[in-house]
Amino acid sequence: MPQSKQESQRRAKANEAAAAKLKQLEAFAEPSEGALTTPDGIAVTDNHGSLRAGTRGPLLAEDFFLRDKLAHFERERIPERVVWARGAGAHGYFELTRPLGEYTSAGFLNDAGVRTPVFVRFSNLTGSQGSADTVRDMRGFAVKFYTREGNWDLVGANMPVFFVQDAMKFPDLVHALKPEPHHGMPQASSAHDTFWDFASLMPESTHALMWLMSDRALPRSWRMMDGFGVHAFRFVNAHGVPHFVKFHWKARLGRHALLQAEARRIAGLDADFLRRDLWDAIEQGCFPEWELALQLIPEAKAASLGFDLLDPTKLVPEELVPPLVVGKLVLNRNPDDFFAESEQVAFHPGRLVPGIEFTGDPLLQGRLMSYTGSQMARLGGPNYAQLPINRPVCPVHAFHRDGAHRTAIGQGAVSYEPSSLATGAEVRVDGGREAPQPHANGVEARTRLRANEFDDHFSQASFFWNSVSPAERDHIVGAFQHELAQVRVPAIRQRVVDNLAHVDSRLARKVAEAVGAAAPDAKAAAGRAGFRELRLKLPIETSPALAMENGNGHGIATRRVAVLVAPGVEVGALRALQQALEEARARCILLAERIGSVATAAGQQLQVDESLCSSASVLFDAVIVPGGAACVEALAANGHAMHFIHEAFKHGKTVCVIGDALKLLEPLGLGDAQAAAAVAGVIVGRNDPPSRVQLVQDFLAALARHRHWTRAHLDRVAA
Ligand code: HDD
Repeated sequence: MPQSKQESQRRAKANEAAAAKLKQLEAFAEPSEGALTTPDGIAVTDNHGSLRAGTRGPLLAEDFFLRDKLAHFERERIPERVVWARGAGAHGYFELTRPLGEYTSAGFLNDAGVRTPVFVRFSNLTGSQGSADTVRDMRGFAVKFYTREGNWDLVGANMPVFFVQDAMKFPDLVHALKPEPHHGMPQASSAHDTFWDFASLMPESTHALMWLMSDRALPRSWRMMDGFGVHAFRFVNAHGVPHFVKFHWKARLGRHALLQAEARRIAGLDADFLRRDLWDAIEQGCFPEWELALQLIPEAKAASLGFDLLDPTKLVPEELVPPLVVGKLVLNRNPDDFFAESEQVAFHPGRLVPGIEFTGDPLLQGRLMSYTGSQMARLGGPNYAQLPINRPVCPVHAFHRDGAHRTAIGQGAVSYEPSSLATGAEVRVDGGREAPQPHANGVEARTRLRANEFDDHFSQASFFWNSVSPAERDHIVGAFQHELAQVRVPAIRQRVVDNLAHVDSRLARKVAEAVGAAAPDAKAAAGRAGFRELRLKLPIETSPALAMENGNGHGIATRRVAVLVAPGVEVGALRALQQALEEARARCILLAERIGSVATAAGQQLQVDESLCSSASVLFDAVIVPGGAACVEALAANGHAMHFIHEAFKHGKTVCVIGDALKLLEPLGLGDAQAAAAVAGVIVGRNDPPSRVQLVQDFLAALARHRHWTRAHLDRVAA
C-alpha cells in the first residue's frame, strides 16, 4: 500500500508545527545589521586588540572571542571538488513551453508556462579552484531543478560525448588529466604526457578528443555555449510508455569561441574572465537564456540508429532525430554568497523525479554510485541536502536522522516505517506486488521484490522455538512479557501476540495473558499489510544444536566462584575446593561483611577480597558457603549474605553448602540434607577429609553445567 493520504497530511501538519516553532523564535529575532557580534550574537567590543596580561604581556585564555575567531578561520576551507573544481553558478528558472504529457509524467514537464526555479553551475573539468577560466577544457553544465516533485539534477557538459564508456575508467582518466603526481604540473591543462599517454591507449576517447581539440573547448562565454545531458535518459509517461531522451541546452546567443591565442592571454590577464562575464551580464539585466531541446527516441527506433544509444561516446545527429524545443532556461540572479551557493551546491545525476529514469549506459550507472560519497566527503557529512542551496522546495518527509550539521528539526518519535504510532493507522510504503518493470536497456527486469520463498517468515521461528530447551522457552516467554510490558500502546502489544500465534500458540497465549492483550489471533496478523501467507516445510522437526543447553563447552576456566565467609569459618573442605578450582583456572573470590581478614575456626587469618554489601551474586557463576557454627550464625544474620545465596539459587547457579551452612537453605525449604542434595546444582558437603574428593568432583561438574534450570518453583524464591 503506498503512503496514505492521511499520513501525508499528518506529516505536512508536523512540518507546519516545526516551522511554527521556528517562527516563534524568529519573532524574537532582530535585524542582523548593526554592531559586530560573535556567531552566538554576543556584542564584540574590540575587534582589533586581543586580551593580554598588561600592554606587553601574554594573551589571556579567557579571550574566547579571539579563540573562536581563529578556530573558525582555520577551518574555512573545505576540500574542492575532485573534478570540476573551478566554477561558478547563478539562479534562474526553467519555463516549459511545450507540455510533454505524452512522453513523461514529470509534473514540471506537463504544465506549460509553469516556472521551475533552478540553480546552474558552470565549471572546468580539469583545473583546481584557483586556475584560469579560459583554458582548453570541457565545461560542466549542471542544472538543479527545484520541482514540486523533488530536485532533479541534470549534470551535463558543453560537449555531447565523454572520454570513457565505463565508470571504471573515470578515475584513470582524471588521474591522467590532472597535474602529474611527481611534480604537480601542469595545472588545468590536458597538454602533457600522462593525459595523452592514457588517451592514446584508450581509442574510445577519440571522439571526445575531437571535441576537446575543437573550438567548443574555448567558449567565448558560458552564455554562448550549448549544454548536453550526454547520456541517453528515459522518459516514461503516465501509462508507462517509455522513450529514450537526450537533453540539449541551446544558447540563445549562439555558439562562440575564443581563439587559442586569445584564451591563453586572457588566462593571464583575467583568470576570472568567464565567471565575470556571467556575473556582469546578470547584473546588467542581460539574462542569459538557453532553449531546452529534446531528442525523443521510441525504444523500438533505438536499434535502427546504427550505433548503441547507451554508449556515451556517441551522439545522435540532429538530422536523424531532430531536437524538439520544449522550454527555456533563464539565469536572472547572481548568488549572494559564493561559498554557500556555488561551492556548496551538490549535484547528483541519480536525483531524478518520477517520469525521468536512467538507462543502462555504463558510465551513467557508475556515476550513480559516485556522487553521494563525493558530496559527503566534500561537504562534511550526510546532511548536505539540508543546506539552503540543496534543499528542495517541495515538502520533505525523509526518515534520515541525526548526522553532522543536521539543520532540520524533526517531529515526534517515528523515524521509520512501517509504523502505526504517528497516526494510529498502519502505514507502509511499498510497491505492493506488482510485476517487475522492464528496464530501459530492455535486458533485465527491474524489481524490488525478493524471491517467493522469502515470504515465509514464521516456519523457522517455530523451528527455533521447538528446538530450544524448556528453560530457554520459559526465558523467551519471560523476555517477550518483559519487553511488551514496557510498550504503552495496546495495539502494538496485540500485533506482536497475533504474529506470535504463527510461531507457537502457547507462546502467544502466555505472552498475551501477561501483557493484557486479547487472545492471539493468527488470522488478524495474516490480514495485515506486508504479511505473506507462506509456510515452508523443513525435512526435520527440531535441531538440538540450536539449544543453548546442548552447548556447555569444555572446562570451567575463568568462572567466578564466590565464597561467603565470617569469623569461625571451617576451611578444611574449602581448601580442597579452592585448590581444584585454581587448577581448573577458575577464580575463587572470598566475600565477608568487611574487606580485610576473618579468623578461621582454627585461629588462622583468612584474606577477604570483597565486602558483601558492595557485591552481588549476579557477578558470580557459583557460590560456596563453608561451615563453622559461628560463621553460619553470622551469615544467617547478614541480609546481604542471605540474599546473595538465595538469589544465586533462584538464578539457577551452583550453590555449595558445607556442614552446618545447610541451615542457610532452610528458607528455601531445603533444610534437610537429602532434600537439598536432590535439587540440581545444590551440592551438600561435609568438612571431613574422606568426603572431600566427592565434594570437589560434584562441585566442578555442577559448575561446568553453568546453570540448573530444573529447580521447581523458582518464582516463589524471594530474591
Ligand atoms: Fe561527474 C561532478 C559532469 C562522469 C564523478 N560531474 C561533476 C560535475 C559535472 C559533472 C558538471 C560538477 C557539478 C557541479 O558543478 O558541482 N561527470 C560529468 C559528466 C560526465 C561525468 C558530463 C560524463 C558524462 N562523474 C562522471 C563519472 C564519475 C563522476 C563517470 C564517477 C564514476 N562527478 C563525479 C564526482 C563529482 C562530479 C567525483 C566531483 C565533484 C562532485 O562530484 O561534487 O562525484
